[in-house]
Amino acid sequence: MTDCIFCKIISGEVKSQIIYEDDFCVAFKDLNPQAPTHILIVPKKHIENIAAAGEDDALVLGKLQLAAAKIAKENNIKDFRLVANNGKGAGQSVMHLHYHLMAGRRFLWPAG
Ligand code: DGP
Repeated sequence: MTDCIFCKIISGEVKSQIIYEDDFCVAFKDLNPQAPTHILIVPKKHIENIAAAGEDDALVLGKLQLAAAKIAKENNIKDFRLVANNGKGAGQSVMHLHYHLMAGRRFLWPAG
């Protein structure tokens, strides 16, 4: 998608600190970190959010979570929070599906 910031990061048009990439997704450091480790894991395919995903996206959705586990393991992170905001009312500001992988501090529950 031409005006999507995450699509531009995936294509390399916009620079970011990419820390992981495979056939399905790219992971990079969040510009506005909310924890000592704050990584965004995004599918290469432009999907607006989880609600917009279809049956044919099942593989990529699974791959995103497996990438999170892999990134955590590679960085010796045992405890982490994996969050996907779905919709503006839930805090989604970039309309390209992404998981926030956050670690390095205590997290409250219920989430704020
Ligand atoms: P959300 O609010 O759940 O849609 O999260 C979007 C996140 O994306 C937010 O934590 C800030 C981050 N972000 C927005 N623009 C950029 C960017 O250009 N580069 C990077 N690295 N992160 C960005």
